Order: sequence, then C-alpha cells, then structure tokens
Amino acid sequence: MAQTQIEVRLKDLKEHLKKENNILCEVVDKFRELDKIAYKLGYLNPDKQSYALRVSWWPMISVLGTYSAGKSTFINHYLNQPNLQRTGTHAVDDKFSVICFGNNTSTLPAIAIDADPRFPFYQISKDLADIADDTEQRLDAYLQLKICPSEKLQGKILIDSPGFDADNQRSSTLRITQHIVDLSDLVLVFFDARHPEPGAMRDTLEHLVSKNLDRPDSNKFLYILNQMDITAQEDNPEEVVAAWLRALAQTGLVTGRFYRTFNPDVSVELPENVKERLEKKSQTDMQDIHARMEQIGVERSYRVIGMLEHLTKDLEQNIVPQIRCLLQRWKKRVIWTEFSLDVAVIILIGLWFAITDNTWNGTWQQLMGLGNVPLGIIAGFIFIIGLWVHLKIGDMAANKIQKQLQTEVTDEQTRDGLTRAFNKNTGTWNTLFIWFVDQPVGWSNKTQQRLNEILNNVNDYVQKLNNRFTNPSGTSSSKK
Ligand SMILES: Nc1nc2c(ncn2[C@@H]2O[C@H](COP(=O)(O)OP(=O)(O)OP(=O)(O)O)[C@@H](O)[C@H]2O)c(=O)[nH]1
Ligand SMILES: [Mg+2]
Repeated sequence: MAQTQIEVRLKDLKEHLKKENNILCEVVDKFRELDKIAYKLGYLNPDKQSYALRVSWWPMISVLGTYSAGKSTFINHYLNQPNLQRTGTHAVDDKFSVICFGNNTSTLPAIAIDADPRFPFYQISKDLADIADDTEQRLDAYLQLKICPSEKLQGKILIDSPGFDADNQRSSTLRITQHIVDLSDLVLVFFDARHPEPGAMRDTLEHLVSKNLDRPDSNKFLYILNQMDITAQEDNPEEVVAAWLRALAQTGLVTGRFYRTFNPDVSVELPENVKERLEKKSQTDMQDIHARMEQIGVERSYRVIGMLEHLTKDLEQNIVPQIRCLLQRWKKRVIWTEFSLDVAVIILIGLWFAITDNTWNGTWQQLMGLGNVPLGIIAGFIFIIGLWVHLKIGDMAANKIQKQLQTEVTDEQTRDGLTRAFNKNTGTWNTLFIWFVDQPVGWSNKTQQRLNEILNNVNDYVQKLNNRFTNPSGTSSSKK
C-alpha cells in the first residue's frame, strides 16, 4: 500500500533522529500507536494528522535584535564556523536563516524547510507565506535553510535574523519575527553597546521587549548587550550598561536575564584598566548563554516525552469521556424524541377512536376490509416506515448535537476531532442498535490497556534519559 504523506514524513523524522537520539526514535513509534487509537476513534484524520506532528522535535533558538549588533558573528562563533553567516559593518542580513545540522554545508531555498521534518512546524513556509501575505516564491526573499555540520547543532535549530532597521522595516519581517518568537524555545535578543540610547534600539525594544513582557514563557528571553569591547575604548562601560538597563526598564522590563558580551573572534584591544574585568564578565556571560543553549537540547527530550504523556492522558481522560458524553446525549435525544412521537401517535389514535366513536373490533374489521392485502405485508410496511422514521430521527438528533458542538468547543483542533469522532458513532448501524450503544466506536478495554502501556513506556523513557543525561560524578558534559 502506498505510504501516506504523514508516514513518509515520520519515516524521515526517524531517520534524522536515528543519527542523534535513538530514545526519541522509539518515542516516535509510541506516538504512532497513540495515532492509531485516535484514528480508530475518529478523533484524528489518518490522511492528514498525527500526534507526532504536534510536537516540535527540534527545539528552536532564535537570535534577534538590532542590526549589526553581532548576531551572525555570535552564531558563527558558537558553531565554530567562521564563514557560515555573512557578517559586516552595515546591515547585511535581509533574510531569516534557519540553520540545521547536516553532513555538509549548503544553503537551500525556503521551500526546503517544508520538506524537512525537523522543523517544528508542519509546512512552515506556507504559514509564513500567509503571514507575509505573499506567495511561496516571494518567501525566498525572507527565508532560507542552511545546513551545517557543526556538532553543536545536533538536536536543535538556530535562527539568525535580519536586524531591526527602523527606517526600512518591512511589516512582513516584523510579523515573521513574532511568529518565530512564538515558536522558539529560547530567544536571544541582541543589543549594540555602541548605541545604548533608546532611539537606536526603538524597534527592538518595542517588538522584542515590551511586547513579550506578559508572556507566560517570558523566561525564554535572554537580553544581551554585545560589542562591549568597542564601547569600553571610548566610554565608561558601566555607564553604557546602566543606560541600556534604564532603556529596558522604561519599557517595563526590570527582571530578566541580562548579559554583556563581546565576541573574542573579532574584538578590539581593550584598555588595560578594564581589560581583565570585562573579559571575565564576557566570558562567564558567554558560557552561561551557551549552557542555556545546550540545556535546550536536553530539555527537548524531556519535553517530547512529556508531550506523549500529556496527549495520552488527554485522550483517555478528556477526549474519550467527551465523545462518550456526546454519544449519550445523542442516544437520549433519539430515545426521547421517539418516546414523544409514540405518545403523540397514541394520543392521535385515541382521539381518532373518540371522534369516530369506533371500537378496536370495529377498526380491525375495517382494516380487514381494506382488501386482500396479507397481514404480513401490512406489518412489514409499518416496520419499514418505523425504521425509516427511526433513522431519520437519529440523523436529525446527530445534526443538532453537531451544531451545538460548534459553539460549545472553542478550540478548533479539538472541535474538528470531536465532530469527526462523533460522526463515526452516529452511522446507520449504531442508530439501528441505539439501545445497545454504550462505548464510543474504537474504544474498548483493550484500548484502555494500550494507553496504560504507553504511559508505562513514558516512565521507562524518562528513566533512560535520566541515565543518559545525569552524571552522578558531575564531570562530563551532557550529550543528547
Ligand atoms: N569589536 C567587535 N565587533 C563585533 C562584535 N560582534 C560583531 N562584531 C562586528 O560587527 C559587525 C556586525 O556583525 P554581524 O554579526 O554582521 O551583526 P548582525 O547583528 O548579524 O548584523 P545584521 O545581520 O546586519 O543585522 C561585523 O563587522 C562584526 O565583525 C564584537 O563583539 N566586538
Ligand atoms: Mg547578521
């Protein structure tokens, strides 16, 4: 049988994972088991959906900030690839670069991002094209994929961005930035110590600081004042830092992670009186930033497994009960409608007897007088009409509940899933045997058992990860 697009994509994902994290490779299979249960329930669409695609398998670290602050230089230094990203004294980057691990260095157009299952968003270029109000072709003007063999990139994706240039900021760049910020697990916001005055960093302050203050994940932002070496030559570095912190505070940012760095690869000679202090500060800050970036790689393994646990529990404790509840509502509605209809028919017959002053016997004789139609045919006819009415009532009740569902459930993804699962339960077969319908289609004790097994596996994986990452002696660095 031909593989679905999802199967191809997940196979690709496993290939990539095999190279760097075999535990997560097994986890993909568990996601697939969960998928199968959800497909049987009708909650997920087997042609288009998979729980595995709701997870960002590769954490994303974005590097954003004012132009010429040293973002690209920082990335080159971190990856130990001096020529990966272009750097220069004037604004050089006009595109976002999505940088992934690969065996050789290459640059690919935006469309390649769609084909790479590592990217946390299925069909990201399409999403971004919508944001940018542009065609996919034009997206190449904003986005490119870079493949780089640095080991530091294993298990994560870096995004280098064009600097904020207040004069010619395209609105689409700002919107893509916001989208990237939303998707990122860590955001490094770069400022230029040569220009610590609020005017020079206005856009960065507005779009990367004040806008994100109230986010629940605001601790993923690190604020970095870079090029401290240059400013130390002419100004008092303490004053520069104070001015920068003041500008940040004016936007409302008072607590956060603030760093002051310069890049040792390109730094200028420091004045003797501040040399040691500045170097030490930059080094420790740089180490902290790098450690945080490494940590993101470790965290993602736990996050992915946490997601598997969350989705499994959600299916068992939330989705299935909701489907069951919809089913009961439908059943009740059908039974009550039929009961009311029966009562109405009895009343009508009663009235008919009263009005026509007929008796049972008289009516019976009249019926017999209808002709020579055998009794069996009359009974069969009534049975078929009854059945038709029953199916019709089942259909109408299902439509009504489906409509109610559209307003009751606000989350689009859940709503679509519940509607699909509910439809699967209201087919002809279930309507015919509605009295006996108890559990949702695709749900049984065996399914329950399989979900429990997945949850048990989650614990095993966490244990395996702990064994891999924790190091009782605390000597060697963690490896993904
Ligand atoms: N002295 C010194 N120069 C730096 C430092 N970081 C970057 N530079 C230089 O500053 C210039 C700009 O650096 P880039 O890395 O291109 O800056 P960017 O933020 O990527 O710039 P855009 O992509 O254009 O926004 C380059 O000439 C770098 O060599 C630093 O810490 N100290
Ligand atoms: Mg750059």
